[in-house]
Amino acid sequence: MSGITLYSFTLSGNSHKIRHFLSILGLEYESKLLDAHQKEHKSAEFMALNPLGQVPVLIDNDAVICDSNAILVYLAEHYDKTGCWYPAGAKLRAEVQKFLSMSAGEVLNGPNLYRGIKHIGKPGDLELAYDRTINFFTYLNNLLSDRRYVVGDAPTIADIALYTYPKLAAKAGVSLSDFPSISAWFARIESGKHFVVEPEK
Ligand SMILES: N[C@@H](CCC(=O)N[C@@H](CS)C(=O)NCC(=O)O)C(=O)O
Repeated sequence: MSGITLYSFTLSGNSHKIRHFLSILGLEYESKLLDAHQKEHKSAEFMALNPLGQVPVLIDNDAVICDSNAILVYLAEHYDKTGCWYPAGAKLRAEVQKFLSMSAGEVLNGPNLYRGIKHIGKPGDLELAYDRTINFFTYLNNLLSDRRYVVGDAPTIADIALYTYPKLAAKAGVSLSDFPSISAWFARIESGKHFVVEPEK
């Protein structure tokens, strides 16, 4: 065993990002699935790991890493021997960071919220979430019209961070018919040898 443990929910998109990247890196880990309905993420034991009471949390021996983007950076820095997933250099790192920030900004408030309202019982304004999703999809589709992945011609952790919620929003009913470059990018990511399928809804 690697000494890695991942705390997650089955339906958590942020947790899916980590399962996907662990698979790409070929890392074995112990999976601790928490029951959101039983509020296991608010137990004293779990809150001691993440005082925000949120998944995903990754334990790697004595390191406790909270937040999906932080975990992606940690795993890439620590385990990606190719250096491709979090490419070095100020310009490239800034570019990757821009998309990680988007995953916690535009994607959280658009596709993530849209899917959450439709399928997870999150409170919120579905129409507003839909409009924000379309704005983000328009941006992403334009971006991907001249490149294979968000930072260029090779995948990075930015693709892992951005894939899950747009995919879940599409599954929840946002049509991709006006966004062919996003569909092609989804297909590229899904054809990866170590792809892990996103939550069922
Ligand atoms: N910024 C965090 C957000 C984590 C997050 O919102 N996790 C959700 C599941 S996807 C959660 O644990 N929600 C329960 C809660 O906030 O009480 C990340 O990217 O990991």
